[in-house]
Amino acid sequence: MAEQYDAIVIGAGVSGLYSLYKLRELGLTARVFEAGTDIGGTWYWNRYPGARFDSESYSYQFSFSQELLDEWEWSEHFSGQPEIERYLHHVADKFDLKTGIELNARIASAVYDETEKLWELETTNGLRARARFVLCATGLLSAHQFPDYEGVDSFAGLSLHSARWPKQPIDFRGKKVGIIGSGPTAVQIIQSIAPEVGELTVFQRTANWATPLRNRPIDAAEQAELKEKASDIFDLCKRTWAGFIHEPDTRAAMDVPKEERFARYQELYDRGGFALWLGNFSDSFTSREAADEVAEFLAGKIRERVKDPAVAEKLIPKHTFGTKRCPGEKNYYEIFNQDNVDIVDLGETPITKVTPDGIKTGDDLHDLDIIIYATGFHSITGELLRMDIRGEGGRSLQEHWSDGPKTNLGVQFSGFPNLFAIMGPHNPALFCNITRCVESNVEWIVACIRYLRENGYETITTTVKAEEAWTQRCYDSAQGLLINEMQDSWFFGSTNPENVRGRFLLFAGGVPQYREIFADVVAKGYEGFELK
Ligand code: NA7
Repeated sequence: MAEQYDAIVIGAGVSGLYSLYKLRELGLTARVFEAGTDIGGTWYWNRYPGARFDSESYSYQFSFSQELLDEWEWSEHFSGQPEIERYLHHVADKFDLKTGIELNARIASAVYDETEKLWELETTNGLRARARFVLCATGLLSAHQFPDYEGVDSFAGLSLHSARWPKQPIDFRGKKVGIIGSGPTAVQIIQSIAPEVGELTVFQRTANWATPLRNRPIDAAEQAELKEKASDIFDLCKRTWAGFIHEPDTRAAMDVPKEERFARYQELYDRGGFALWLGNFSDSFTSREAADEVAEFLAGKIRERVKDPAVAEKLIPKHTFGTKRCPGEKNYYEIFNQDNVDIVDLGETPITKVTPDGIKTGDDLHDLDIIIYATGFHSITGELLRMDIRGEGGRSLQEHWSDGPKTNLGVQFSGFPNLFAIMGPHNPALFCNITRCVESNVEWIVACIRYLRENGYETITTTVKAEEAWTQRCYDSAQGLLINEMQDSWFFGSTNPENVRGRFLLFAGGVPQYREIFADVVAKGYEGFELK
């Protein structure tokens, strides 16, 4: 017998927890189904060594409760995974959220019953539940992906994926470790395990522009100041393009004398976080000349920090600065000066197979005890398409998106009434300081549900026309931006299946504009949506 709720939330990460809080606040019965054995989402699964924020801790935290803000103290400017997990448990306990969460409950299917106007969901272990509304809080980087190299399963040592890291500590001492990937995750892992390992081989397909994170403990004086300024920090995040604390200089780079430009790059390099990426000159994302100059500045730093010039050249990316999310690093480049650390450029010598003993590149066999796959995700659409979601007429989301994802405002898909995505495709989420985007999206969705209930409507569905227009608007939003020329990233689903790959998966008009559009749609009586 299926339990019935007003709303079901899929996922108990940052967006699932906030959704449950807001739905209950509205007086709805709600249940969260979470695949993991515990809450936390991204911060539950990605428990690899070195996992930490790339947003300043105090800009990432929830803003909805003053009491929570007053009582919680972050120990570092960019806190690590264990502390983040503790925070999310603190939030869940404080607001009694755990009572509404079913753990070990991966949703396999969600099917819309048109007669009853209800969704019926089933987990892989046979639990069933029905609800009028479904909120997919499944995250944007959840469906981890393994490379399909021949022999991946044949390796006799320990294979680990960064996004399915075990809870028990791994002993790296004296071990020969290979890591595939060089994205933000790999950078964090490499820095963390390099002091312990016997030997480390980094299998790099594409070097990434990395900037210093400059993490440090938050001292008592800073703690007091941060608490006092909490609302100013959130206000600032509301104004900036990506919801971070970094504000760009309003001038175009080349309007500023060269010496002053380089002084600014240095100042941002010293400031840390995403300062150099998001807080640079106003044309950082549109002017190749400006982006290339930052690249030149960073390449100079890499050449200074890496002793072997040949290794330094391998670590210097070839793509335009700023077109991918930058890993935040501490001593990443110095690690390549260690005698026991090697880098294999997969562009020169691709991986031919994984064997029981290690990884083969060309004719070389790299003998390994442990292989770490830090190879990323089927981004944005991956987790949604992993479920069998069927809307009106039994049409599946797979069919609906067979020619790429289509959404209205990133939150709804035509033919799927009352189903909402929180961090689905076509949100500004990819550039966003996630909690900032999560809060505004959840608030919009829950306010919409309130509107329906207060006005006697049972369902809301986007129109096909509005969905087409928004999807096109998302593609258009990337025009003129340098990111549009660098499609080899998760912004474009580069490791997703073919029907998704190569399409821009976000809205690049910025978070403030997105919020205005949201408000405008409401002001016009949910324009582009059909309410019945
Ligand atoms: P990313 O940024 O998608 O990075 C994945 C890395 O794995 C990247 O270096 C990829 O190289 C590499 N990769 C993927 N597949 C392969 C294969 N088959 N062979 C070799 N290398 C491969 O994921 P992360 O987990 O690092 O970071 C995700 C986000 O989390 C990040 O943006 C932060 O916001 C936090 P490629 O570049 O595709 O050549």
